[in-house]
Amino acid sequence: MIPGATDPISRDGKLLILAYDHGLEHGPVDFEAVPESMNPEHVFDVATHDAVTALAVGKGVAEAHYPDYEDEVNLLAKLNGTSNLWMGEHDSAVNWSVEYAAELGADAIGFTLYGGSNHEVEMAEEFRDAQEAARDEDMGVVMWSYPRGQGVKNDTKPSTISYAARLGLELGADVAKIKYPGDADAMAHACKAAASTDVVMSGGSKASDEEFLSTVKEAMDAGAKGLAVGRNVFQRENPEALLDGLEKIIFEETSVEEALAA
Ligand code: FBP
Repeated sequence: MIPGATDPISRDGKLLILAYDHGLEHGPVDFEAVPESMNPEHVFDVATHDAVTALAVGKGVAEAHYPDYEDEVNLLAKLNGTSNLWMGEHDSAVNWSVEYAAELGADAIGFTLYGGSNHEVEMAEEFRDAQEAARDEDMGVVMWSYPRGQGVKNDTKPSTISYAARLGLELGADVAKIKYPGDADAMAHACKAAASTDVVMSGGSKASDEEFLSTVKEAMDAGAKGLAVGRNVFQRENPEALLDGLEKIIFEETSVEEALAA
């Protein structure tokens, strides 16, 4: 990690990335729970909450909507992504260049790496190009580090998650976004494995307020620097209430009880 690289997308060194690339990754099915979330403007509005340090979106959503929010929202350009319609070995198409993301005003880039996929080598080479271009543009680099594919039997096994975190450091990401490995000790090990690369926990499918905030608290206490979350925010009727709670836990280091009362 380059010192200061995450400054434009962090607050007091911590991150709460709101992810909204699901329309590509999963399709509109993810917006059925809260139909307003189909409209990117709704999620851009949610991203103006003080707790949100960056909004991760793909090219088309950024082109169409970021100009209206550039004063209020920090843009994380999610450079690669593939639809759920693709049935081949895990891979992710690079959909926009770092230079174009910079032109649109992005503060950082996001890039998925499927370690263990038969396409890992090509993906790592694509990541190299994006990471070096991001350095030229003074943009932070966030790796969605998701081991998947033929080489991976269990993608949330502690040793697999620690390896995912370490890949972030080895390949030059400022932040590695990893799945929660199931317990605090395993998360602490993954954070140690990432060393100077910041670790953020990936949100996952929707859970209750208490369950989700408790997992975030465990991850933070284990050494994570924050969270990258999508469905647990935009699949709520009142996303601001959950963001109030996350703000308490991530930035004010409160207990889960205090966060639930926020
Ligand atoms: P969630 O918090 O909704 O899990 O979003 C995080 C994220 O990484 C998104 O950026 C991405 O679209 C999605 O998860 C990918 O999920 P999956 O694990 O199904 O590939």
